[in-house]
Amino acid sequence: MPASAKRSETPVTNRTSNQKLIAWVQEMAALAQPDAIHWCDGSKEEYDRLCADMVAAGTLIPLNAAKRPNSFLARSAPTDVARVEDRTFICSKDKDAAGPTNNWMDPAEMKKIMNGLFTGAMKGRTMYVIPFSMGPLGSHIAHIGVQLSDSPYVAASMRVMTRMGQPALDVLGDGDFVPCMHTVGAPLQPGEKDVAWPCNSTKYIVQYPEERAIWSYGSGYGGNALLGKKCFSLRIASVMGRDEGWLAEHMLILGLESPKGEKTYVCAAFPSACGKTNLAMLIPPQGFEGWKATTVGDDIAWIKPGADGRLYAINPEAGYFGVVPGTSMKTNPNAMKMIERDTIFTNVAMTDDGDVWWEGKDGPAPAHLIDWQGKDWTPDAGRPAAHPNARFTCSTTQCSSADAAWDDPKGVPISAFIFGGRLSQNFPLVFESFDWNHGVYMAATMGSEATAAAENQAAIRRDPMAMLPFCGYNMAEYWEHWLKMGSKVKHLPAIFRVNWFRKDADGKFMWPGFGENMRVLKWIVDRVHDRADAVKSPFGMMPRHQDLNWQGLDFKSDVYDGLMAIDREKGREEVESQKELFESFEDKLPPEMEAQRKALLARLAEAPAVWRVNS
Ligand code: O2Y
Ligand code: MN
Repeated sequence: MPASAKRSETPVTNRTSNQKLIAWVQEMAALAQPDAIHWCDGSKEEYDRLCADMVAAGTLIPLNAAKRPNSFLARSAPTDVARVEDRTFICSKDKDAAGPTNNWMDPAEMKKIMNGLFTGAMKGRTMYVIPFSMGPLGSHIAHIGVQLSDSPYVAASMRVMTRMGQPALDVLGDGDFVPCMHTVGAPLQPGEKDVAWPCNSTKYIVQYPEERAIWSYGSGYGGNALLGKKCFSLRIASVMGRDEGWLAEHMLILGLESPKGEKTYVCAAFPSACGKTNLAMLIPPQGFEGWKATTVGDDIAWIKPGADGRLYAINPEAGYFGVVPGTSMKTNPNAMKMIERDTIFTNVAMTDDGDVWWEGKDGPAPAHLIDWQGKDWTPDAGRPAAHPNARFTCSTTQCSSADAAWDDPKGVPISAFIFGGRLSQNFPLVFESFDWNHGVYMAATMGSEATAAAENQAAIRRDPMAMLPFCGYNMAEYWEHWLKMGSKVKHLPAIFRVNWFRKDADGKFMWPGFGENMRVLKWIVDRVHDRADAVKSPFGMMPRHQDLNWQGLDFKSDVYDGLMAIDREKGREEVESQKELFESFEDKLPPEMEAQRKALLARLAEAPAVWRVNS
């Protein structure tokens, strides 16, 4: 039993009077049969003890304290390295309520499976009771969850990623919470030695949307196991948002402050692994002296209408679980600074002097490393040293670009929604929707290229609003909910599409990206404040070369012209291919969506063979 659980525990009744919670914890303990129960208080001492226990167990490796103070490396099992979408289920009573884009199983059937798997699943382990607030403590936009888990890695990570412990219990009082049941699915027989990363080859990530409950079995990794993140903040919260008139979105929240001190907040949705953390922590480039970009969140936004008729967003999380490979002083200096200390790294490589390394880090690869699986690695190994989904877990309090209002219970007022996919052809750098419904259609049809096609346009994997793996109900009803928000909210944010990933005929990226994205963001800010020009294109309203600030970047008008051009035939093919997605929702598809698709086809039919922004 770990030291953290052996210490004399404060009686539960001194911690909470919530009878429903106490009874649920007892019921779950009777099912999973842990050797001990530890109610997390969320203190630094508790975090340090959890980490020390994990070092003793071999789960965490302390990094060189002179190079990376108070930081650790975890190596997961090679079979437990990412979210498992094919093992993720939305168990609504009715299959139609989950829709064609989610895995579904009847809740009664799933409960039988879960009860079987969870029986005795925590034997030989400690069950951590992890109360947490998604969102600033006491915020009217926030909600409380309680996770039960037999993973100390999860307990420690939840302290970083959420407002976890006694303060969350105090806010909960006798109120309601989202129950989140989790086990790594690796009970220990008496005397059996544990492994560094226990997990099970069987995995289930289960959401019960009507009961607002989560059960996760078999994985200790990321979104499968830190249940406040994708399971609660997106899959369950999207259902809560539909029922209660708000939005739970896979969006970063960014503040943009002009030299005059005018602050504009935007939310931006991109599919997983499209550089959201980099955009959320962007540093304005040369030519934007006096501008500040500040981070409210890098992954999830909960957005509710305020009394003044605007939408207000909070980041439900309190930390970052960011992709490490590709993070460098070029791509994200703020993140590099943030993870200099007090960070848990998972599945990166270790240097001979006890620091960490990953592909895409500044400088050449060291001559020798221990790779993410604990094996010797040299630059000629022919395999990456860090796993491509290696992560850092780090508190927002360490982020130097954190917005002054990142923890404000009121949230921040949102002026624009930005949606972006990863498209190499025919998709312009930026355009604005003509109105709300058009914007919802643009967001619903976004996606990224699934494969690199040699000659023709690659197939687009649709990822509506970047919510495909995260919407807890029928995606067509989710679009309906977005459309309805359009008539409920008095001061609607403007909606934009962006594409940082267009390539030229030689296959080279046409747009430099990273900090230079500020040029596009400033145009967006100016548009929402009614002070930037645009021209009408078949796709939406577009800036001409002269509408963007090019100070500090030599980006010629003819290159820009190519970046913004629309090939009529390719555009038509793309819009035709959206039909398949729409038809999969049968009669649930809101008619507005097909009307928007037809209107775009009509605009394209009237466009020249190649539509150009500067002609
Ligand atoms: O693979 C995982 O478990 C993590 S996935 C993830 C983590 C942080 C932010 N976003 C994501 C995502 O998949 O969108
Ligand atoms: Mn994400």
